[in-house]
Amino acid sequence: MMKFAWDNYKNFAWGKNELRPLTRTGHIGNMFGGLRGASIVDSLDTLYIMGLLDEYNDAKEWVQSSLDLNSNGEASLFEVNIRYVGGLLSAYYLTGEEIFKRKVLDLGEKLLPAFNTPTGIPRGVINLGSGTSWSWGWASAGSSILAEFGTLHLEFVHLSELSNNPVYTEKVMNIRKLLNKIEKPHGLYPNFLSPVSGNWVQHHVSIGGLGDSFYEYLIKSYLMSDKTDEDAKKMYYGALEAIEANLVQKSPGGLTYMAEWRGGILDHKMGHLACFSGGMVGIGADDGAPEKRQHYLDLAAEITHTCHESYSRSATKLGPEAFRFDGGAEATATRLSDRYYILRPEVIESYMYMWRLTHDPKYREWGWEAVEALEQHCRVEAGFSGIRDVYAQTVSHDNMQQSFFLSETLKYLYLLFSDDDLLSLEDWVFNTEAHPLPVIHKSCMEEGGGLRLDSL
Ligand code: DMJ
Repeated sequence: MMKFAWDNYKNFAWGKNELRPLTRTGHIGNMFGGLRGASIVDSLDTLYIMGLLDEYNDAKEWVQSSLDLNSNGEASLFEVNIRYVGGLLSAYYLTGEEIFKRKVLDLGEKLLPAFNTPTGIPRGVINLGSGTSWSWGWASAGSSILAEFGTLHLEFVHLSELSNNPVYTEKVMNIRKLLNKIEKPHGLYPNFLSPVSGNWVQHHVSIGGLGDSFYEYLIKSYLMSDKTDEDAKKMYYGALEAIEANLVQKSPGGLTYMAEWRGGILDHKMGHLACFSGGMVGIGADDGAPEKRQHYLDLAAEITHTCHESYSRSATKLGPEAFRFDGGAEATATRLSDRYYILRPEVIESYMYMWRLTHDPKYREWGWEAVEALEQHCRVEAGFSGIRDVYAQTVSHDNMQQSFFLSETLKYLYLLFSDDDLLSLEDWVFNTEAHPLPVIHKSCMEEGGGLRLDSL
């Protein structure tokens, strides 16, 4: 599947950000400013771990000769960080090739001006050429988004490790401190915050879009620090307690889900994006209160089960963008606009973590169902495509092979069917785009605090 997706990208969209598999053209989009080759940078580590070395070499050569960082245009700080910074970092850590280190350090520097705000909370959009930054037009009252400014920590800590420049860690620690200090409604973290005043702008809380990877990065910061980052740990378990008290629900049919919260009122909906949380709760089960270990493993399994139900209740056996638990619905999309599937990874991601944690064969069975569904409904002649309605027997394709399909969906599937020691969870954490970053083991630290690479 990876070779097919890659070969078609290479044939029809080489150097563009993504492949449009029906029209056999390239897509540039508006998330990465002037940066190009998102599918290449997102695929480096997947190709490498799968042993597709000719393809990896082509990708590396493109990075060397054509990845131009001197570009203007409106880029999402979050997307550039998780895909480009994350992709280059993991390619460097896996292969030791200096070119990736050089590129990622250049790119990291270009992101720093986004933090020049009164609070140090970065704005969402940055011009990589001029360094000017601003907020998304659609975000209320010039606010920054929790899932965006809260999903920089892992990459920025590694930028400091590689550059020996503490500035990156200082920037993300400042975000952490502000979030730790600020008053939180019922202990919850709302999705929108003003980078000027440092106050919440709206009391909307979600484990799906706009909130999701902030929570993921708290527990992963703790794990990546070899369990030394106690603040991250405290904030993660505090947030999880608030989520359990306010958002976790059981449907009449017995399905556990994480609802959304709008200023105290529950919206009984779960997004596909929120399905990463099965895996997240699972990987954090060992480090909370010992008496809660089994409880967290059960919660992780229940959420993953619910997300699997959202797949198995559709005609295509792929899950919708959002599913509901009201008006008689149980893990199904009720609105036409929620019925699409764009090759997202989160459900398969949770299968992979739950397999590693429990070795219950059902997770591999569920992963295989997803492989068959992807093959049947998303494979087209020149690549893989998202679909518009998972409930329709005859699918309509959206003509887009997202770069996260290569970096995440296919990587997590590959890992689900590999031995546990391929990117062991003891030694690696995956950024939110599935790019593996090494745990900074206490025993690997040099005197000055840098990571000793030969210890990986
Ligand atoms: C990816 O870019 C990342 O997983 C991000 O955290 C959420 N959205 C997509 C995949 O769905």
